[in-house]
Amino acid sequence: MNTIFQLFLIGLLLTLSKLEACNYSSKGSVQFPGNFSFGVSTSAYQIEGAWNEDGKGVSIWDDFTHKNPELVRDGSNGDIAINSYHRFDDDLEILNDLKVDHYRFSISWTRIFPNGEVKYRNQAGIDYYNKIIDKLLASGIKPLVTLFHFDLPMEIQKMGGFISPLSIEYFVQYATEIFKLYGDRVKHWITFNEPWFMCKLAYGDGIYPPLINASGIADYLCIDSILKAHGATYRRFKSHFKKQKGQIGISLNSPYFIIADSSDKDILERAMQFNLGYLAHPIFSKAGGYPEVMVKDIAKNSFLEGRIMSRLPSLEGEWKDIVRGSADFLGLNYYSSAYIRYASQPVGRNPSFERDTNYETYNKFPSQSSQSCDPAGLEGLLKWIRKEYNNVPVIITENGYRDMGELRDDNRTSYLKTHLQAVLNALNDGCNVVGYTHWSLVDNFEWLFGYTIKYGLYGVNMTSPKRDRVAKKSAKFYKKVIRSRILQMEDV
Ligand code: IFM
Repeated sequence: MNTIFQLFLIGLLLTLSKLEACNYSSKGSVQFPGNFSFGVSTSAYQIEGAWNEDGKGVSIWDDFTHKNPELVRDGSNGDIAINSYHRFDDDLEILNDLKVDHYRFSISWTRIFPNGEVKYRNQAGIDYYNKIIDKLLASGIKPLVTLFHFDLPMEIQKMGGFISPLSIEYFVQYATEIFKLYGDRVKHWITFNEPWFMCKLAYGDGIYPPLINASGIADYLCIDSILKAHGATYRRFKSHFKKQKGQIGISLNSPYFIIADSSDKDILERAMQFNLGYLAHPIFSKAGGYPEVMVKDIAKNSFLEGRIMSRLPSLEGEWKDIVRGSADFLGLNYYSSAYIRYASQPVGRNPSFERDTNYETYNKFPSQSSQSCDPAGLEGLLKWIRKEYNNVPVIITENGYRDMGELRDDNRTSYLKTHLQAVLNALNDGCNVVGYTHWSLVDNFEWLFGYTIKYGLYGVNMTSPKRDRVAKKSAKFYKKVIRSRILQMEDV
């Protein structure tokens, strides 16, 4: 199915969508621990705008949206977005209104290093993030800073992007300079946002820049570079910036899985290893390296295709040790669950990630909803992480609900409530969840969907130059929870 048609179908489903009944019951205490951190999340390209102002360089998303507006549903881009570059004080106002404990935002690499290399720095970009960090701290809000959220410098892309090993050293140098600039005040860092999702769409399915359509090959190379860049950055931070006493994690996205046929029990483990485990096993497991099932099956498939080596790069020896244990916390991005079953016939193209998984995903209620509300999936995922990775501290770095932008957003409010309930249930069951970050603070540029779908707790008037922010019902609900630290059923 071609990409435009896929997007059209997704769009159609979204338009017709109604949230499935989203009920979830409490198991134990309704009170969050005193030190639990509540926050909200955004990313640079999605909110900042000012794409070419004050010396900023060009990122792959600037380039892609300008050259291929037809690939974005409404032909839009992040040139102005919600203008956070000029209107950060408005963002601060709503952050203060919510009284969040932390704010997760990302740094635009090209705002500080216009061509990606650290040799040339752009002072205006440096000042912009200094201002954000200082104002957040003055308001008692902790910055949780993502170093990379999809917007690779175009000049680094020209060198091959993430399928080139050069990207590893460029990223480590970039991160090092950022630690020097802001590490005296920022104590929580995320190296990469959703590497698996990004590599799959950008290098596997070819629908995100740089539009490389080589699933089962280029997406695997991309992940390999990112894991190494992450591991090397962590080691650099711990050896050179120890005095800053900061913590570093990575934000990994994963659905949880609902199994169609109870005779397919082992499929859950397989799907978890091919999704969350793909990056989490190398970093958080005792053994390190890629999950065994991936190593074995991708090698087998590669040999059957007549190749002399596996399409999955080897993560052994020194690199395995650099990557293993390279995080102080796991950032988890969870949106919904997927239904899976073993495939009766080979799945997907040959080769492809789908073919390697050997299971198929499907939507049980295709006519009802394209984003299911499955808080049980979040609870299941948190418990799986506890068992699999020795109860590593988890910060939920994204969780959110998309709609068409209603201010009376009952579905989002109910989604938020039931997912907070899932977090509480997991906490009551001994899971080490230390924070929750809602995606998103505010409606913004949603990649291939442009501004046609919304995730914000606050809406934005896109026709006013000021881009006024307006609280939705969900923002008022979240504010209450943050203030009381108690989840009340009747508040929804
Ligand atoms: O908007 C995105 C974000 O950039 C990455 N995680 C998923 C969000 C919603 O699609």
